[in-house]
Amino acid sequence: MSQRPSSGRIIKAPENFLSPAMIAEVQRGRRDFLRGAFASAITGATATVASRAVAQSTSLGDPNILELPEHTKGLGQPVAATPYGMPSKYEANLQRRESPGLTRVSAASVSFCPLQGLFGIITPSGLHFERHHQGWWDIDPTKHRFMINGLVKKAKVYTMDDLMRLPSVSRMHFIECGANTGMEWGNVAVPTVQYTHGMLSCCEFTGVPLSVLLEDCGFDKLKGKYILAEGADGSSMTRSISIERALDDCFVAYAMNGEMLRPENGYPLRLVAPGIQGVSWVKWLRRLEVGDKPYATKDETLHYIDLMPDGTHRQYTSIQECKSVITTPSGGQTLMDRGYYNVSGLAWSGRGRVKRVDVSFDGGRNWKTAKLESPVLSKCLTRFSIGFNWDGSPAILQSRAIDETGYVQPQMRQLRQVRGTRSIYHNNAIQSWKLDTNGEVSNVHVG
Ligand SMILES: Nc1nc2c(c(=O)[nH]1)N[C@H]1C(S)=C(S)[C@@H](COP(=O)(O)O)O[C@H]1N2
Ligand SMILES: [Mo]
Repeated sequence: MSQRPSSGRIIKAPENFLSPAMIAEVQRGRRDFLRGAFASAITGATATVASRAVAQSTSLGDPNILELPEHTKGLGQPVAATPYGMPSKYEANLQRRESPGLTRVSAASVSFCPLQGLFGIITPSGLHFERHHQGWWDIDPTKHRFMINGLVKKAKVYTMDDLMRLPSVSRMHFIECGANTGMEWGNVAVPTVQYTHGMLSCCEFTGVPLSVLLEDCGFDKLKGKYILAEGADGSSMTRSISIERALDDCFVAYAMNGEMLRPENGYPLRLVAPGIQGVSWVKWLRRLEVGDKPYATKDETLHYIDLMPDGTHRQYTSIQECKSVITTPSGGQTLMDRGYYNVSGLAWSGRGRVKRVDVSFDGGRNWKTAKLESPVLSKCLTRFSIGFNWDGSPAILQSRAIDETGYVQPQMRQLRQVRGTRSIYHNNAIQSWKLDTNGEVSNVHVG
């Protein structure tokens, strides 16, 4: 196992210390062994917590103050060493990771974003979560073509150069897979926020509004009710979006965080569908068809549907409802001593802006209003924070977000009353982290 960096008073989450061999080992286990797999992963990783003597010296006799280190005297690295900058080697454990509890099916895979290690609201491009139904490709942009057909006056094919001449917008939005937090529907308490909420990211995207493109092709304003978006990978990813939403704020993006998209995230072109579940953000986008009804494709009829308690299916659920989670401290982390902590987390709503976030330290009996950090943008992550003086007693930390429509994030119990327990998708329940007297933070279901 790699060295545990001793920085700050919160010991980092254990997944940052799992060796690839350990991850491979738990991945070999069956899904039924989920709890066991996670338990052993955690036990292994927290074994060193006992040696809390890592507490840093902050006295005036600290050799880190008294002895001049090499970097104050020698010559540093030349610019030529980093034509494309990379994170510090001391941050190498902050990675997107596959869940030890999910079985990987060939190239159809998920990597989770390490929310516990991020600040502010923007996800660094290299840590954006990934969900590929049939693996990812690095597509030659000079050969990529994008077509619009169906109920249009003139079907058109665009090259990337054609698209990049058109008027563009740059907007910050979150993307959340509909299956995010899906494991929690059952009685499985996934150990860390990377795996409970890590199919979530937020970036600035740049591209051409669908309103511009659909106008360019002369779409049928009377009969055109839906568009079908299609990807260029082998997964035949096709999703229907209503024309109102398409014209409202959807766009085809070629850039993310100021540079061209990363291959894993759909280079050279993807759909950005703000507020709508991740599956509709079709990557390697090659076609939009204008039609008069939703298309009922395989990813709208077999997948991305939820079994309700009465045996019917919830279908075409597109909006990601208001949700929040505390990321610091969160499951798997350990508070090293009593005293002040800045508790912080993320809130978002597919229906607009986050209006308020309340935080509870006693499992939902009492709530305090957290501070929202600017900017607070529509269909974008919002960072919240609140001070907490830990006196050493056990606590249950929760956050509850409210969006500008007045919608209040539900307790797990309230959500289960309506949706039952057989769903996979669209779990936006309040997350509870239990803080033990020994400082350890873990995922608990408190109803
Ligand atoms: N063409 C194509 N588009 C796709 C997918 C895919 O497998 N192929 N996966 C979808 C799913 S399920 C999600 S959650 C998002 C994930 O986007 P990301 O990998 O950039 O995070 O892309 C969506 N778009
Ligand atoms: Mo997804």
